[in-house]
Amino acid sequence: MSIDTSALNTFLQQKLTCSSISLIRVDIPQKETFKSGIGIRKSREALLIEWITPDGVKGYGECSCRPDPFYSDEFTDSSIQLIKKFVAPLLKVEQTLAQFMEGMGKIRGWHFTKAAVEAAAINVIEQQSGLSVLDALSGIKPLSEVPVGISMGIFSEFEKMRQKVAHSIEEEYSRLKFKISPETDIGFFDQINPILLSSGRVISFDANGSFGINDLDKLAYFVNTYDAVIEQPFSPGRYDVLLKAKKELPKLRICFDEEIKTIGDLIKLHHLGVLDEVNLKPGRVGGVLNSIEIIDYCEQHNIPCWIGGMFETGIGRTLNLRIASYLPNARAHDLSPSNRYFEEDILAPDIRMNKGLVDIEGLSECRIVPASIDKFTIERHTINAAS
Ligand code: OSB
Ligand code: MG
Repeated sequence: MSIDTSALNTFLQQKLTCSSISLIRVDIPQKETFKSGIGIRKSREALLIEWITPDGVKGYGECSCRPDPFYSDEFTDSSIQLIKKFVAPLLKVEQTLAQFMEGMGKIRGWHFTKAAVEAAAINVIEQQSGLSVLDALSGIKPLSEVPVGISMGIFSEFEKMRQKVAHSIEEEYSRLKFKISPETDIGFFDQINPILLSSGRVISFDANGSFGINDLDKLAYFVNTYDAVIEQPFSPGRYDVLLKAKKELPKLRICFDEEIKTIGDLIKLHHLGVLDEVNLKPGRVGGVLNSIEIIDYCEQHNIPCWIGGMFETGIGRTLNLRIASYLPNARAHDLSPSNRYFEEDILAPDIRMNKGLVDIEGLSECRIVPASIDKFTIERHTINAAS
């Protein structure tokens, strides 16, 4: 057991004050269009939560669900509605974090939304108390540098793929992850194969649930050609397909993403004998506190676990990187430096990578740039706390 319950309780009992929260919807142009089994994305829409205390401390959180319901059932418009209607009444001028979390716990689901509000509240408390919520994992010695990988979209031209792969190897990313779907041109992979196999990098594939029971032959190509884990090959909940695929493709190793929203989902898949790895997205499981439980479960059961991304802005990525530092055995996380995603992030200096590693201590120098947030803001709502 790596959870330090006394440190966790101390954190939960901290005083949480609030004057107002602002919901800031931003739309930040991406450097490049990204195509996956889910859809095509040209810009990163995100909902930022700015929590302001009566003494003027500002805490930030990021809701990283998509603007459409194609990755999870939450989408940005719906998150705003949820907060206005059901989180707003929970905001008090003064309460403990535990009291606030108890109120949020009554809202079922809505993990990305609740995680964003939780992150803002935690950020306020960390600034006021000097404590870190991750002290709850004091049984684990955190890394000072975290290995990161790159997640590459589906390519429609081989030359673009060749250049991107060469560039990613040159930039020394620790892992190269490729989005795939049953429509993926396997010829591209046949051609790139010698480069990938000699790159010395971890190779993985992410299907975002796009393969079905009739696509196992296609999946077999990726399983048998590369010693690679396949992320979320099938649509969540298809236990029948999972069991059949595991039987027919003995070398298939599965990493779950979309399918794990709660520790219960993780336990079910683990007990079913179909789970090999976990891509933990803190937003997807409802926030840092739930992530701590999942990290602890994975550690106790020797399940490889690493942190995934949703193309977060610097606000969400900083928190994810800090959590990643508590997974010392992970080979790489989907948390690339700022310049992988955006011409301009909303933090300065940018989150940087050196030889495939991001320096965690350096993150404390990254400050939010209000002018950048303003520049990308498309909608803003302010909700006052009840006294
Ligand atoms: O499935 O991991 C995924 C981005 C948006 C939605 C789903 C996924 C992703 C990524 C991006 O793969 C990884 C990153 O943020 O670098
Ligand atoms: Mg994924």
